[in-house]
Amino acid sequence: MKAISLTLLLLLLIVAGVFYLLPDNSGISAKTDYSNEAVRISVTSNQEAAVAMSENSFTLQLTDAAGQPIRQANLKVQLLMPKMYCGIIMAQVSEQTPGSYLIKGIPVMQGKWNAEISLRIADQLIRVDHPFIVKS
Ligand SMILES: [Cu+2]
Repeated sequence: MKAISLTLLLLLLIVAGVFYLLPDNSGISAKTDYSNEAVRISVTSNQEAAVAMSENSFTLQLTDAAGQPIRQANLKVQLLMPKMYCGIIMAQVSEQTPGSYLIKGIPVMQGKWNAEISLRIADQLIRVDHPFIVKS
């Protein structure tokens, strides 16, 4: 009897472990929006799922509260995996058209990533996280 309950307990642990390890895609959408009284930021993944060890890109639209594009913004973007220590990857940011910025970077492994956007404007530092999934 004791052996059976021990086996059951082990089975339960294994099942729970499998569910724990399944990728959690909650909170992942192709687009992240942020706004405050001064700016509106919208970030879009340019691919449905990013691919590890290859260049992936995002488009960031930046306007003021009136909807006018903000040019030559002081934007920094880094790619990283929350709760992991596999590195912080600096992304390249370039303005394509007024207020529209292309972000390019190379995530190094599969899983759940964040594009961490820092915008310095006037005396504010605005931080926005755009979550995305990387496939192998
Ligand atoms: Cu990692």
